[in-house]
Formats: sequence, C-alpha cells, structure tokens
Amino acid sequence: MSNRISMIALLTLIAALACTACGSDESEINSGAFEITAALESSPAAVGRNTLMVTLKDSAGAPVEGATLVVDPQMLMHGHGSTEQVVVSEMSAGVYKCTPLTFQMPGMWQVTIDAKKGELTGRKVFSFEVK
Ligand SMILES: [Cu+2]
Repeated sequence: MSNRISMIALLTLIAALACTACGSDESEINSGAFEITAALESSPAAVGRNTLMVTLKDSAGAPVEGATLVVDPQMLMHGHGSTEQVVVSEMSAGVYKCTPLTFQMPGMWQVTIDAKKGELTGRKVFSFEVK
C-alpha cells in the first residue's frame, strides 16, 4: 500500500516536472481516491474575490456527498497564501461551492484542494495566472 502511494507521489512529481518543462502556464494534478473537478465561476481568474465550484466523484463516477474540503490558494513564487479563508458549502450531491477565493495580486497562483470522506482522501492541485 505505501509502495503504491510513493509510486503515485513519484508519478505526480514527474507529471508536474514534465508540465513545467513544456512551458505551459496551466497545470492540473489529480491524485487519491476521488475524481475532483474544479472550475472558477468566472474565468480567467481576476484579482479580488473569486468563486470555485468543485465536483467530487468516486472511482465509479458517483457523486461524493458530505466530504470535507480544504481549499488553499498559494502564490508559490512569493511564498504567501490568500488574505481570506475559503469557506466551502455543499450545494447539491457532490457539488461544493468554495468562496471567497481571494487573489490579492496578479501572477501565478496554485490552488490545492484536499478532500476527505471517512478513510478516503484525494487531492487536486492546479495553477493558473491571475490577471
Ligand atoms: Cu504574491
């Protein structure tokens, strides 16, 4: 089990490095027990308050209700996070509204979503440029 986890971590790292190498501004990594889909309510992301809609499904594609989500926006190049705490509320089965996602300055932001339900955990990390 722990071998499998380190293999997933390694593959995730390779994927991250590969995407950095290809020079893309946007990257996306999904790992763990869930299929996590995330979309900003209005795109591209703007300086100020944004809203993120997250859809959580299990490996069979069924919506995951009642999960705990932690959403953490970070500006890695500057070593700081957001000025506001993200509040998560479940709107319907497996659909979570995360707001405010506050980007206080333009540039590259990375958002990490950690999902947990019972023993199952999953993570999605994605990054994009805020203009
Ligand atoms: Cu910054």
